[in-house]
Amino acid sequence: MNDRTVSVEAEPYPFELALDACALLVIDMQRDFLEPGGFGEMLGNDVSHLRRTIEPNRALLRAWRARALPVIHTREGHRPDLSDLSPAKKIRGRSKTQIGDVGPMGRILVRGEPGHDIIPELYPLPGEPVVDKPGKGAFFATDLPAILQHRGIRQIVVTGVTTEVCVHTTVREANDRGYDCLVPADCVGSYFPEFHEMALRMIKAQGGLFGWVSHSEQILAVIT
Ligand code: TIU
Repeated sequence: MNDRTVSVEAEPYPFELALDACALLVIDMQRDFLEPGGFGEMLGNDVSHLRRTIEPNRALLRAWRARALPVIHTREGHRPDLSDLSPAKKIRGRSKTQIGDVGPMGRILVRGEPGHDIIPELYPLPGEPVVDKPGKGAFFATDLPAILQHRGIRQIVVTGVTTEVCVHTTVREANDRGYDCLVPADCVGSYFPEFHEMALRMIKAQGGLFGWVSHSEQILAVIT
């Protein structure tokens, strides 16, 4: 432990947060997943389960920015010509409305469309990288590894949606690449509360299988 390390209360044991080497990675807080009238709600999901994460994320972002610590955002989506959309992903779900079709907020999960963008409450500031990803994980087919490497990042606080899909995939990818991941439970959310609960338990099981789980207040307590 040095001056630039703070200890965050977490499970299964405290997370030693290195202020010089820890990024906040906000996963897919996009209008189509979170806003009433968006693609997520159109599929029959209750977006309130995701919207409860907005305020805790806002508070964490505010504190992170105030300390001038690195923030990175991701968005799930595809090129307008869908050339980076795998046939397997396109047909998955057998939904009438597919990725690339016109939805309530423009073409679904297509870059540049209103629904693909990040919600205004958590909008990236200039200088905060936005990583566009075609998959669930933030490491697959993106330049995130280069961004982390160039900034000397070794630890990632992962927030966003959804807990068991893009957040979990990213935490697993990061863990295998040697990054320590801390997930504040109130800053991640799922359309399915039971999946959310189990996904968090999986992360911290067996002595911290994929990382650590805490609460935004436990992080704010040591960085503000
Ligand atoms: N960002 C993310 O998690 N994308 C998803 O498709 N999530 C679902 O829960 N479907």
